[in-house]
Amino acid sequence: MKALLLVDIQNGFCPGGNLPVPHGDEVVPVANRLIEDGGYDVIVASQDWHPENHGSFASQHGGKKPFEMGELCGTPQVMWPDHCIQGTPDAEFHPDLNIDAVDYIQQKGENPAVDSYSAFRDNDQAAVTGLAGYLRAQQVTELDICGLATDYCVKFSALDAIEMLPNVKVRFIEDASRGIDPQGVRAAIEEMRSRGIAICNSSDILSD
Ligand code: VGL
Ligand code: ZN
Repeated sequence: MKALLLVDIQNGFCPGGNLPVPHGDEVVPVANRLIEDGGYDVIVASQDWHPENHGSFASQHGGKKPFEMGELCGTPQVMWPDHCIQGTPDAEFHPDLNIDAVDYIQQKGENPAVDSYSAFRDNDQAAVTGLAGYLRAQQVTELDICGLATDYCVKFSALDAIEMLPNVKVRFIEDASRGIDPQGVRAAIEEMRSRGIAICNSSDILSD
């Protein structure tokens, strides 16, 4: 079974959102084409879903400013602006994303004490989400991953997929993803490639 994972295609990560990824909204039409014509059996989406006191927010660390480094869970952590707070428009999926076609939504980042870039588990790897179990139950053998942001949630999701689903072929779809920092994106792609994740574009998939 072939699955597509759409990472965090939410208002908060698009222009106008609280943690905008440059050109983040440009992934939406590409994602919709993949949903429609990519030949997937299973479509899943992750949703960053923070309580308002989440520990990744600079606002929770008196004196820290967004994008400075701080600490969470005993490890260095980027201090983010408040974003994707549960129940707010910032946390909703982009309105043009074909969310009706999504079979399973994995919310993440609900524990205020730890961040969860990956859709599969928290950054400290102590708690897993239900996503790996869902994909195993669907007997997924190929998983394509795209969305926002390449250098954070997409990368960590792809690296966890390779580790937690050892018999699954994992691909990153570059043109259906955007990142926060250009240098971070280049490093993320190299890291994914070096860990056995194939790098492709939507044209490779849509032309099959
Ligand atoms: C993300 C930073 C904080 C992401 C989520 O979706 O890449 N980045 N929370
Ligand atoms: Zn977040």
